Amino acid sequence: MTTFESRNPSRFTSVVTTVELADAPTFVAACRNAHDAQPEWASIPAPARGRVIAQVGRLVEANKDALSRLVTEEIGKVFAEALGEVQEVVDTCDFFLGEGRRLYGQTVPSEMRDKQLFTFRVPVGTAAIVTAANFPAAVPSWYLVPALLSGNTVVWKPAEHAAGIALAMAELFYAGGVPRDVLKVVVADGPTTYDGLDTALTKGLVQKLGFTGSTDVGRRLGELAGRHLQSPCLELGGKNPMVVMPDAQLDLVVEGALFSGFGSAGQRCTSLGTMWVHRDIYDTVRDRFIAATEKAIVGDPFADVLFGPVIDEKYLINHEKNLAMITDRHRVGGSTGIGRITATNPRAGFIGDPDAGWFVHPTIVENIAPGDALYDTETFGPLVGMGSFDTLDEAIELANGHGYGLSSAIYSNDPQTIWRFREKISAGMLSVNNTTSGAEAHLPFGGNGRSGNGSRQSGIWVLDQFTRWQSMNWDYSGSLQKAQMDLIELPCDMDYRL
Ligand code: UN1
Repeated sequence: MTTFESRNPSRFTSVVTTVELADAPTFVAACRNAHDAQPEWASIPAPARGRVIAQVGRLVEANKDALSRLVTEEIGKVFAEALGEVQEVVDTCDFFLGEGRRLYGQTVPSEMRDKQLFTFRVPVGTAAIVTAANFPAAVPSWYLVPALLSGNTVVWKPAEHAAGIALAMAELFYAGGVPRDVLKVVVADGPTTYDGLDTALTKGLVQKLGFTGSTDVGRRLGELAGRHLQSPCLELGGKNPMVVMPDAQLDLVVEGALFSGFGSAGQRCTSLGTMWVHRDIYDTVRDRFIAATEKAIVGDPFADVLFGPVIDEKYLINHEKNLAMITDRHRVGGSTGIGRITATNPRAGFIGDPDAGWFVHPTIVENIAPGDALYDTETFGPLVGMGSFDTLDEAIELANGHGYGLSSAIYSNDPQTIWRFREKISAGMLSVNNTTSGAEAHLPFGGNGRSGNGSRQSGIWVLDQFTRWQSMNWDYSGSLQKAQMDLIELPCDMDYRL
């Protein structure tokens, strides 16, 4: 057994959670428990499961402050954003508590007399859910809540760095009435999880795989699921573009770019990747964005700062690799330095002790163009690219050209421009005069291309991930009526003309 310690990224001498990492057999055993518990859970009427979700929502709300504090301590998200994240769990429960009284199927007319057709939503079985550290409460709830509501059992493998948050979340689900075998939490490392999943899928213990994380890992898990004839729910990376047209309201643009580029230290899958600005206003936008970034306060996530530390040293190392992609053609701005903030590489206005945590300078890289590594690499840190364009078509090509397609934004007030952008942008989500991040909890969330396999989470749409349609026909005519063969045709006169 390996012990894992998640440390406070603002003060990495302080251990937040200590867990024993599970081995693959333990993962498989959890899948078996959840699998065995599923028929009983599915037999509870959906409205009663909806009551459980309601209770979980109220408990999360009552514990909002404590859970948000844990989010800030364990992964370094600014406290105001952590409160927002936990609110998103509450919102998700609020949406799905009523779904327990719907989970609608349809009655469908038959082409024959004395026969009726129906559809039913049927739970898929046991779902294995693998989530990332950056949204340790909200994103798991997008899976857990609808999966449980619709009669599935769940094995949840959270990111090791967010283990404490996951264990706390699970306790809230149990206190709300979810039986312990219906939701199992297994903290394990990536390779162990893959091995455990492989076995559990082979043994028929898992019917659905949900994964939020990198495109590379998503591809491997997608292959694994595909080998077992399953379509996973994959929510992967993004390189989210923001297109700024000449008629844009520039204050809004700068505020939006700061929030979506550097909020959560750029570690959202919806973070702003590259800002594409019309050439006529490029210099103005660039100057204002750089000035605002230079002024922004970084540091202690419990203070009033734009962003705190990155989640862990591993994210800092990744950020440094991304910085190495900057070439002579690029121009860099936004801070008093680049890379890790330390006493010797200080950031003006920093709050706290930079040497105690994994704090990083915000970096704006200008002159991004196709062909640059930074054009099509998801950076997942406080790094924002900038580039310019002359026509909307060119902007759309730049916005789509890297093959990611998660979130996107356009700033303009011209209806023709906005509708053309909506039609041509390949992303699954677009914002008009709003940033690439900050999706609401009841609209479909998900991406295309390198950002996912087209699956969608949230709202009614995620039900298609956690239920399968069963269709039924009921013939009460007492005779064998043959579809497509016993036709009912009314007389008509096809030669009739006015
Ligand atoms: C993610 O980073 O995986 O839209 C999800 C947003 C958040 C969710 C991000 N509500 O930015």
